Amino acid sequence: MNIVVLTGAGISAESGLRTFRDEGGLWAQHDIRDVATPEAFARNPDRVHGFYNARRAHAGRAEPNAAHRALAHLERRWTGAVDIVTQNVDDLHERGGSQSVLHMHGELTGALCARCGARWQAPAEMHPSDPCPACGEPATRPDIVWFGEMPYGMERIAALLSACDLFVSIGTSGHVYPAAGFVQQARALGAHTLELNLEASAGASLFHERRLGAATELIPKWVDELLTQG
Ligand code: BV8
Repeated sequence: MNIVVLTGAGISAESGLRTFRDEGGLWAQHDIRDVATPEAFARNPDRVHGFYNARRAHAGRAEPNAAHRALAHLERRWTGAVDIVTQNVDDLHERGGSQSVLHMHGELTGALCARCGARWQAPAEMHPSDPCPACGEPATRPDIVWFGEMPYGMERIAALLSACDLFVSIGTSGHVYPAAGFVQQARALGAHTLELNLEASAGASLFHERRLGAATELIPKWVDELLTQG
């Protein structure tokens, strides 16, 4: 049985990383239009780099939690495939031991040249004046998918959804597309669908099954159950 796990900011909340739409979340402090769109970057690259420099620093200091580790344990012990598609830009899944992780909204550890498309490991702090290591232009940006931009790995995600028997959504509010539409795709393709979340998401009614609770309690319990059921 193949499992696809979609994760959102909620799985990293107990590692101390802020979510977006919860109380005191990132979008309570920053307007999306000022920090998470290509227009925002064109208008004020300094502010956008500042926003991602701060998040890169927080993510670098955060530790994976029991939920990240439980998913890595499942991947090692499960007979079928376990593929994580994450909306998160932190690297806590990888540091928690997961191998198959697809960052559909990019990664804080990645840098991209807006002019020539070169990619490299992001330094701790990025600034608009940094020259691209490939073309030399001062056009470096975080390798992050902003609103209005094409998410990464859409073909691979479509293949994963059509091959999966179980689609599990963890820690996402189900507001952002195309990620929020994956449950419908998976369901239409015959998968069983399960939502594990602190509270019911916007798409909760689309899932066959829902469990509510904090990720660090819910996920290890669910993984143990799955592995003992076999
Ligand atoms: C696209 C950047 C075309 C990275 C992000 C008009 C113009 C253009 C586009 C659109 C438009 N109208 C609609 C769209 C589409 C748009 C969209 O969906 N907008 C929404 C707001 C209506 N989407 C896009 O623009 C996407 N691109 O559409 O291109 C296209 C389409 C299809 C195919 C090809 C091309 C690009 C979307 C990516 C944007 N980038 N961020 C960054 O800065 O991090 S989105 C941002 O929101 C993050 O990436 C985040 O991943 C994402 C979703 O948020 P969540 O992860 O769900 O976090 P949230 O705070 O919302 O929820 C947390 C959840 O956790 C809650 O449910 C909470 O209960 C739970 N929780 C909290 N604590 C815990 C917990 N659960 C368990 N345990 C806990 N302890």
